[in-house]
Amino acid sequence: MTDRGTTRRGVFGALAGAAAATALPAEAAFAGSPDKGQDEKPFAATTAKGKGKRPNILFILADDLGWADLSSYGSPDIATPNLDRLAKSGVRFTQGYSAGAVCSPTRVALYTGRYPGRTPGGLPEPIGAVNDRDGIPATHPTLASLLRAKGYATALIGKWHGGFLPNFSPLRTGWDYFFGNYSGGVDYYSKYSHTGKYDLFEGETEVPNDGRYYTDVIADKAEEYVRKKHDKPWLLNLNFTSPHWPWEAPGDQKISEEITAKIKAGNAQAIFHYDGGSLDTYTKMVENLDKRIGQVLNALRQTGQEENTLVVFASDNGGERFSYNWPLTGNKGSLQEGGIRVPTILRWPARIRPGQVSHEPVVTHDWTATLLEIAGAEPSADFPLDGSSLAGYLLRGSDAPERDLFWRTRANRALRRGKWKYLRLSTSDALYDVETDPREQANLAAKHPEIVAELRAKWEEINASLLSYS
Ligand SMILES: [Ca+2]
Repeated sequence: MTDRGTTRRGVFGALAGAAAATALPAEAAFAGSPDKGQDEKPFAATTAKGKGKRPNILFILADDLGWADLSSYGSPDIATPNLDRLAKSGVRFTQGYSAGAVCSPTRVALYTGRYPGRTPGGLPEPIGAVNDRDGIPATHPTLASLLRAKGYATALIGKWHGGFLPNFSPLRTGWDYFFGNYSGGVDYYSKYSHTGKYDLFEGETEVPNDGRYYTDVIADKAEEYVRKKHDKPWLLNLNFTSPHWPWEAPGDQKISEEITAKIKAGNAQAIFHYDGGSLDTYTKMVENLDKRIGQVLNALRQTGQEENTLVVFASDNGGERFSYNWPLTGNKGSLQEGGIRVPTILRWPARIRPGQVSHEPVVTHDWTATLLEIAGAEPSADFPLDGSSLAGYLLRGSDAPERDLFWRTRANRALRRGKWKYLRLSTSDALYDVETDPREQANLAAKHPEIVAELRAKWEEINASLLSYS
């Protein structure tokens, strides 16, 4: 691994440069996503734009949205014009990753800026039990608490999944305002969750169900928040549950009634919906998500806040059973690329030019570090971040930070360094060049045992610093 400095940008970076030189779309050089005729330029910071007021921050998280579920990431069937437009007006990342392979570990990483395994609440896959261990403790500094200390208003609308009442809640973790669900998934109409209970709250108080489709309810709340009068910069974390199960598109009240009746009769597992769903339903769910995100983005524009609002869009893990993940293998729950590589879009018109693409690897907790730096907030010395700030890369023309990306689940281990990915799915070690082989089919472990040994040792070193699964 002596060539790390030259390989980390890798084939895509080099090809993207070549494409730019010959005036071809940079996208044509990216083997991991089809050429959709997007006229994207390789990312370059706009250093001349200078420093202005601190931005508002809108962090939108989709739930279980797969790598290629957006048109701009290669979906042949799903039309996502609003998110595609967002990407065109900012930066589309082709190697964006979630910190975890399922919901709550990624959310713990986003809020703490650290590997999920540093916190007891980051260990369950995912959080499902009501107890005093599985959640983000009030004593842990978070993205929200650190920004709030620096003068930001903070709101979380949608799915929390960072621990249940009475032990945990967003209001104890830095959020001024919360409206949404505490659990990992709710029925889109009845708002009953996999815990068997009703799960729609404002702050820590249960609120009545208005009977509307949940994605629409969340989007309306977010629009309301964007449109209200703000006397300070704000952080809005907008966590949709779409397109997570149950497989209900707008208008599927009858399916909701069937599932909810089973939950109320004691079969909470009915919400996993193993006997339902279809590609058509899934398409409608994602297209509605896109439309509702468009509604919130429109509110930003109409209120004159678009220019200086930094928007990040990502997913909390890779695609589920109806997702389109080509060319990746694996899906939610796995540390194969399909379980952790997710659409990732950044837009900040005041500081970042439109129409760009970045092939730099970036993971959930990097955004925590990045947003803290941009907002002028310092992480706590007692809770050092594992994420690396991209602010220098995005705003000042620096190289992206040099570091290894680390993942751990109970069943899998993975570490990415430059083009190399060390992966253990069960007992045997594999090595892939994920720049030329994002599908992870050519196992190069026997060809490069010394690289495997080096990456395995690094993985074990980081693992030893984390809490162990018990
Ligand atoms: Ca999820």
